[in-house]
Amino acid sequence: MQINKNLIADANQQQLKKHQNKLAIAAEDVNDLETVLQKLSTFNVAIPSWALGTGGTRFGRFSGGGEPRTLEEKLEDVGLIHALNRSSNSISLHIPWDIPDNAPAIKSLATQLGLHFDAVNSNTFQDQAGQKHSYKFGSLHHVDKAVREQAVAHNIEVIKYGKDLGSKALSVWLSDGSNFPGQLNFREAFQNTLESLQSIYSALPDDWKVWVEYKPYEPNFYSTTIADWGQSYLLASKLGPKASTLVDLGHHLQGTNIEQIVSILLMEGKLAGFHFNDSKYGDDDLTVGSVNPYQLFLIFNELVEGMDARNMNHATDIGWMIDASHNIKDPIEDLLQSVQAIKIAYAQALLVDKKALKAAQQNNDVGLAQEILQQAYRTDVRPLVAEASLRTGGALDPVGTFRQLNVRENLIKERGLNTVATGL
Ligand code: AOS
Ligand code: ZN
Ligand code: ZN
Ligand code: ZN
Repeated sequence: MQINKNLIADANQQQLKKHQNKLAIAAEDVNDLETVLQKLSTFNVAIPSWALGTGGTRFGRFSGGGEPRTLEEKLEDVGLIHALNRSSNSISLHIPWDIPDNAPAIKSLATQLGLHFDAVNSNTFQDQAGQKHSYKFGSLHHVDKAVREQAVAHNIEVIKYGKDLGSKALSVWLSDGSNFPGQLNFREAFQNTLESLQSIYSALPDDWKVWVEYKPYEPNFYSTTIADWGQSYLLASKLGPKASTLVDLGHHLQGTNIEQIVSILLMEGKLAGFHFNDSKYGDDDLTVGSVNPYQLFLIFNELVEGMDARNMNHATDIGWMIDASHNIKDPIEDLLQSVQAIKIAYAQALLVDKKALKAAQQNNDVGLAQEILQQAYRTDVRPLVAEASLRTGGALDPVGTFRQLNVRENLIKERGLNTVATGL
């Protein structure tokens, strides 16, 4: 299914008067309204193919209806999200959950929906049918060279799929680690990982990047071979300029100052991008902004400051992506909420009075520095986000319009109630 543009325009029309009033009030707090709106209009966040179905936990999985059954249907769903918010113009595929057997056809469907392909993700954390060696004890870090070679070959194959679709980055997340003290020689595991990544790196096309994700624990509970940003950064530095560190918000121990990590990685030109999500305890993969929106704002504050300092393009110089997979919500609604939360945090960060903040920092005026940040954070920027969406042909209220247009009901009619999307 595709959403008729007129239906979105009709829904907007019903809310227009109220929106304009709210925008006029919000605009009073914004110095350069047009610049902010322009930045918001060009900002896009990639949708992961695995978030379009209801996720499960090891205790069970409760599929929703009308989930995408094929890669084509996943593209369709991202097309629906993009039609509503005009900020989700790409999809990130996970191989082998989504094998684009017929790349030209998949590519042309994407183009038709206004989409392109973001980073491709390899998977060496599960064994696939017919696979010669098992990843039970890891992949790129494995003690056995044959296993490492198999995992390297898989990553190179993923690059090949990505090339056919026009992707420009390979995203590597390893579950490699150990469950018990003594299981692993940390140094050898790290060196094996580096060597394996070097082989993958040398297969990267010139205009490609490799993003190295880190995670402190799970599924291994004693050690993870790429456990934190320092280890990822070390690998990325040794690999070379095409390698950088991917920050998944859920992959930090409680209390970690993620905004500081982001700032330092940006300074070093080693921040690949994000997997956005939110969490209360660990890698919960909850909807972005649902638990700790202030942290998200502080991260965006560092991003805007750091990217401006390096003359980077906010929209294109960082890989913006969601990595969430919730088990009880409607996945499309969840993703719409996530993108809204990201745009809200970004808009708030754009409102921070940078000059005043700099001066407060220079004067060690701690109280004023906090006032400046919170003035931006506590501004209701939703009318700005809505206006940017309106101007690009999206819905003023993407989630509300998704419901008003009965999108899920239509998908259930089309695909059935008992559908299970491939993925987690
Ligand atoms: C896993 O915890 C990571 O966040 C990865 O990014 C992973 O590839 C993704 O969640 C899909 O499994
Ligand atoms: Zn992730
Ligand atoms: Zn994760
Ligand atoms: Zn996560």
